Amino acid sequence: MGNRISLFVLTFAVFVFAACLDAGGGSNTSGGAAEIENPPAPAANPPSITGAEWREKHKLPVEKIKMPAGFKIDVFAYGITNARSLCLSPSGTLFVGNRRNNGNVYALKDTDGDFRADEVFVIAENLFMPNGVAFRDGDLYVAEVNRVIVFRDIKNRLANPPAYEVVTDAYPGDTHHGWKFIRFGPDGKLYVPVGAPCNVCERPDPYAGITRINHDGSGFEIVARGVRNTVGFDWHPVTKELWFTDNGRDMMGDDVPPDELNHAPRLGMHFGFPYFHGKGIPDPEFGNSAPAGPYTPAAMELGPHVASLGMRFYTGNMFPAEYRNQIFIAEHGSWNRTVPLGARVTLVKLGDDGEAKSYHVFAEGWQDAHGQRWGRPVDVELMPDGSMLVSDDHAGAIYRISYESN
Ligand SMILES: [Ca+2]
Ligand SMILES: [Ca+2]
Repeated sequence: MGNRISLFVLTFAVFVFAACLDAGGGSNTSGGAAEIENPPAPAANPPSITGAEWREKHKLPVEKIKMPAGFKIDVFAYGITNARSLCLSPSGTLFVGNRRNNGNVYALKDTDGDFRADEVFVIAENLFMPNGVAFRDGDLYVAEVNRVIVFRDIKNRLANPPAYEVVTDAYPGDTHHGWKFIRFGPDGKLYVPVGAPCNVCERPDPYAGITRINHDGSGFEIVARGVRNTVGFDWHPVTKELWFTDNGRDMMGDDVPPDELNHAPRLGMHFGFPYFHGKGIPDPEFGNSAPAGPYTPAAMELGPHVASLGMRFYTGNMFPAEYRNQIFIAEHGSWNRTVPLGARVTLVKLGDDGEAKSYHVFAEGWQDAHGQRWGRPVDVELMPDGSMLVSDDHAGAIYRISYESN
């Protein structure tokens, strides 16, 4: 008991210290809400940073989240500063990327199976916006802005992580849209996007595209072009074809252009940026000078400025059958809009023909009607039991959404 209390006191001290360091850095969003303090840095690993006292003190208002009947949301982890991309290893370790400069990469474990993380490890510090995490054969791959690095045998070395090896440092170093989401595809290759280093501009390869490399850094290829900034993608569980979100440009007004869900069944397709947006809205600056196409329109136009980030096909067995093989999207929420839109999880449903047919709000309530936010979803990831994790870089939390039929 004494040990538990001293851990709580220590963790609170870390929180106060981190809150000073983070002043102004944690909630620089339009409508940044003050309901939730900046999350603390995690305690030194391993010991637990959760515990009943901690949860009570830092209770997040998840009861505000509205979802269809039968769905429930709980806090899986809290105090994970700037929690961004998620990657769950086969043995159940959740790796979490971080977009902030000097950010950490975390590993979380739920050792007692109560769906709350009880161990937090800091795998690395002082990396260059290490937003992307991917797991392969016991190794953790991390995407910084200009390179991909790997922590070998991380599976067995969470408490004593090895020095990283550089897989490739051949990517551009621009920080504007430079943070990366990465994943291994069904072909075993590592998919690495390169955002446009601007709001809207024309740049040569590999900017504004998606690339892929072999796990050893060789075999660089362009997968897609005309992609402004994708921060989330997945492969259809049946067709194995690539689908990805893309963030629309700013400064064209509150309601234009839409964010996009795109479908890339082949290599080398061009998705329009910077010439066309959505399903064919010409760009006021670049639309008239577009080279000969073809350009692939968005498979689904999402809300304007919603900042669609992570996406996953739902392949679990927990949610009702209507969700199977449909697409969940984490919408981070806008800054370039009079009343911010987003800060929610949406659902795109595909028809029997494989085309995107509908777009619905699935979970909302991180933001009120005035655009005040206490949280911002970033990525989604499925757990083996079919529940879904959602990361939140604003509240520094990871939620778990589950379903129970009555
Ligand atoms: Ca636990
Ligand atoms: Ca497009």
